[in-house]
Amino acid sequence: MARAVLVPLCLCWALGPAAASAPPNLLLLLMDDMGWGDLGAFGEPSKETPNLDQMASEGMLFLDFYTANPLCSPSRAALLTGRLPVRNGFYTTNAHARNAYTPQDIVGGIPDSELLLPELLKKAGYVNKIIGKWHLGHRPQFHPLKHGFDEWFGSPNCHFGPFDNRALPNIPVYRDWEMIGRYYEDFKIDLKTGEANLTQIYLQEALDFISKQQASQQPFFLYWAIDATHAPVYASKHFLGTSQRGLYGDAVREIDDSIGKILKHLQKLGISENTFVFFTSDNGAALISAPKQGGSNGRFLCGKQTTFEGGMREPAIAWWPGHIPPGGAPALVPTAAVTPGVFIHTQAAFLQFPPQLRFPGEFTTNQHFNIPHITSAFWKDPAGKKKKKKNHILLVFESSSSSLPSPSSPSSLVPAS
Ligand SMILES: [Ca+2]
Repeated sequence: MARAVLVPLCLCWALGPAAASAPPNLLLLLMDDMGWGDLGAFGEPSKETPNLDQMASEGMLFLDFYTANPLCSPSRAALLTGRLPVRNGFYTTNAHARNAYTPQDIVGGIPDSELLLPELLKKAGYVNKIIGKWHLGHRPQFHPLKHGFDEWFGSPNCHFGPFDNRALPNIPVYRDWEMIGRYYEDFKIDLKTGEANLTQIYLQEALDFISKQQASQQPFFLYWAIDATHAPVYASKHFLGTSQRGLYGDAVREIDDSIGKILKHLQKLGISENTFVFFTSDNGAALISAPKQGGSNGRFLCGKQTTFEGGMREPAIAWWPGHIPPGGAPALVPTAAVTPGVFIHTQAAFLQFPPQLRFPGEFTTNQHFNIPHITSAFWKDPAGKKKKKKNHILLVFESSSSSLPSPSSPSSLVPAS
């Protein structure tokens, strides 16, 4: 099988006459550790995401959207290659998350043999930028500009650490090829208050890039991979203390506000009808960081680091005015199946799950299926009690009598603005 398969699947409805004459810009908004239940459109009760909820009401809400892996690096590798983590080199083992993430003492990264989405788009004339977290290797050969991106502002690793550690330097921040500083030194994150203005910096980078590309009339792919909702969670001063959900909610509110500004910017520049925007998260909310530093997976079991629904099922929204009709909701789709050029970049193996492994009934029953689960990671049982590391396989059916949104009426979840 070809290692990167371009399959025009369920997003092809979006290809309209405009797309045939001019390649659409692609904007991929990838959140870090944001859970299925963190948006008002997905039922979060405090409803502090008016911009994302509006985006959902104007576009398409994906209720059954799955990541390829419940951990940052393999999820991102799958998203950009369209290949399963076991094939693209980012996988977990029960001994340790070998190759599955890239702290400074791990030397692996994305192989040259992998074909990434920006490489495909570059051949089609796109200018590609990554803003934020790369997490596919920090050594020079793994640099994003060696794998299809033309510009980069962000970091090869997560901001969580090390910080002020005598053994390892703080995580670097890059502009293109040049290291321009380090987290906690040049790019401040106050671990006591949670204050950091990084989301504002990432927002401005996005606005500037979009303006530049609009002026040059070149199609673009912008991968906005911000990490404010990954512990240690942060928000800028203006947003601190504004959420009913604490610091994590402050971070979500700032992200929501930023995405609202990005979408308005597209509209102001007159390119919203030629820009396909997709919002999702790399993995479920990190229960290990909850309650202060972790989000919500809604009603789903467990979270990040597990292949239960809480770890794998992601919030997802597609937005493209004039092309995507408001209020649609497709069936099960994996994150590795999103874009390019509104083709779906996917691996057939994932889509060929036998029918019994698919979510039964898609919200039409009161049973919620959890994928067979092999783990050694920390997890919580349904009562919230922490469980220790053990290798085991679980097949869990979780019953509930509470109601979930119907995919046929997702707009009912969106609060009236
Ligand atoms: Ca993550």
